[in-house]
Amino acid sequence: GHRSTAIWLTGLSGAGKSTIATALETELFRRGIHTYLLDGDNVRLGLNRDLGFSEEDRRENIRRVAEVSKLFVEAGTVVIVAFISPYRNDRDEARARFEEGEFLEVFVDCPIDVCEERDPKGLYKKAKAGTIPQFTGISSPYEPPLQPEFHLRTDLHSPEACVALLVEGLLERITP
Ligand code: GGZ
Repeated sequence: GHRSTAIWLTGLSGAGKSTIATALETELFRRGIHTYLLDGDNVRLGLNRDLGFSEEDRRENIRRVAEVSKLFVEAGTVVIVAFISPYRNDRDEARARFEEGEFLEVFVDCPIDVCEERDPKGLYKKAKAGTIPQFTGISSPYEPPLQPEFHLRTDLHSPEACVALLVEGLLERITP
């Protein structure tokens, strides 16, 4: 058996949250650890389909995601959470819902110019042209974590290297 925890990834669009979250799931599965991934793809299309990208809606998005994450941890599942979650205060409030050590904040850090170069979905281009309003890092704020449990620089290190770091740190914390 193992203890459960929330692994909370925060970072800009294009920083690599989804890539890291998916690879982390695979690595934990290989080690017999059951996980569930919460991200925009499964939450914003369902539970949070009523929410957009205003400050108010993002805050409500994160509040609900924190509550759902808490339910998964109570159920004994390691939950991997991958949202921009741009506001420090909202992440701190999410953390406050958990017991000590049950919430691991992961700063998926990549300079914005590198995210803009990657631009896999062409969103930065649209944001800069003004087609997407309130785009994080362009026309909406991102507040980086001050003391995350993990700080990954995805412009300097491969996804594999970042995930290896997370797996090691996580196993240390959740296995007896
Ligand atoms: C930021 C936006 C926006 C705006 C649509 N700003 O890179 P993606 O496409 O696949 O991931 C982004 C996703 C961000 O949703 P989150 O739920 O993670 O955001 S938050 O935590 O702030 O609530 C991006 C897409 O949605 N997207 N419009 N204006 N990202």
